[in-house]
Amino acid sequence: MEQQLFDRFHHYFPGNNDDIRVYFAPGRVNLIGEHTDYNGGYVLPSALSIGTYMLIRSRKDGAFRLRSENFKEHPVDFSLNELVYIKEDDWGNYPKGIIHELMAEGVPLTGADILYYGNIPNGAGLSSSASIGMVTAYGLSKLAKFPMDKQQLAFLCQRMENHFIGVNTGIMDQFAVGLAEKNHALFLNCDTLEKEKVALNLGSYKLLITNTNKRRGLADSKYNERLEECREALKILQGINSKWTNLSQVPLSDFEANQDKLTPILRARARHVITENARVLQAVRCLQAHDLSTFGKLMEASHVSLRDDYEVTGKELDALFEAQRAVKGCIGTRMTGAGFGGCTVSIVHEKSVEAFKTTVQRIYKQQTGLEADFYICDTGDGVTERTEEVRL
Ligand code: GAF
Repeated sequence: MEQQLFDRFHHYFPGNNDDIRVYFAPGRVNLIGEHTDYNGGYVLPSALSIGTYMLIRSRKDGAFRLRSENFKEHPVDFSLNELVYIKEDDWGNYPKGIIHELMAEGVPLTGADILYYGNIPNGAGLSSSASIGMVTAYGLSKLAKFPMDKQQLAFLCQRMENHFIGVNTGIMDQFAVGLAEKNHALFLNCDTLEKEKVALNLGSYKLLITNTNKRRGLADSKYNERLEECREALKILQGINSKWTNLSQVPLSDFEANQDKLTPILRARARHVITENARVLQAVRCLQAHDLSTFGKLMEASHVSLRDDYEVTGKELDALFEAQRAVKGCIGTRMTGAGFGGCTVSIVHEKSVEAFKTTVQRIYKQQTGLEADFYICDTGDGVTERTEEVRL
């Protein structure tokens, strides 16, 4: 893979081989803990083995020339004094936003030729945007020999999404893409940033991702609206206890005793966040105790809460969910990521994987007219440099 990309890099940018560096950032799948990160709650994502490659050679003239094997017809060129969002630059706004944020941090950038290739399906809720963001931030900061750790880079990428792209995402995706480890899930408290890696011992079960093939488009979705609703609910609940600085700190008993102070919509949103947080804690204990069956039930309760209380699933994800939970050998399934389309993640016995795909495909097509795609989910490590592996 990387070797072919070297040839493609030379096609776009002829020149010296020794100056090219290669970086890779994964996508992520969230096992449970959805729409909790921006409410100061718990999340449990894993990094995937698929992700975004970046090949880069630095320049001295302040110019950036970006190419992507995924958007061959859409090169993006700009210079250091043109770091503004331009709608027509489309995918190029993500790296451009990162360059903007790095400059604001004082990273001495002088321009670069960059080639990207991603094998994460775009807009599928598997964090293709955090992946291109983290690979760019990591690679450019390394190239400039500017000391920033992966946690600082994760926050820098979040600022890019929030300020440059205009989507008020939380911190889960950037942490997973930057810091998760192969064969583990990253258990993260998004308030205190305490983290723990939890081993994924699935025995004869596989993690399976199913893509609705309904594109999600975070910026167009109701993501920012949900964030506002959570803020409003918190403001009202702070009238009971002003020490609560986020929804995740509200104990379920206090919520239940005071829920009539909230409108039905705000009540439902807050209930999702508070119960989802409790589910993550329980899910971590299940993984540690090798209790996959209860873990699977928690996944399904999470989907139901996202469907009924948070209202971020939609027809396609719900069709997959119902079809999948009915298949023998599937012990847990739910939507993953922001919702409004994108993917589900399921735990399926290895002997049932083929039957799962056939049955789910048939029912899904009947109900939505769309074809689903299935991926066996291999976990991977957070962002890394791969230059040496390629040169060997
Ligand atoms: C998207 C966001 F980027 C994350 O921060 C998170 O809120 C997620 O949706 C929902 O859990 O992936």
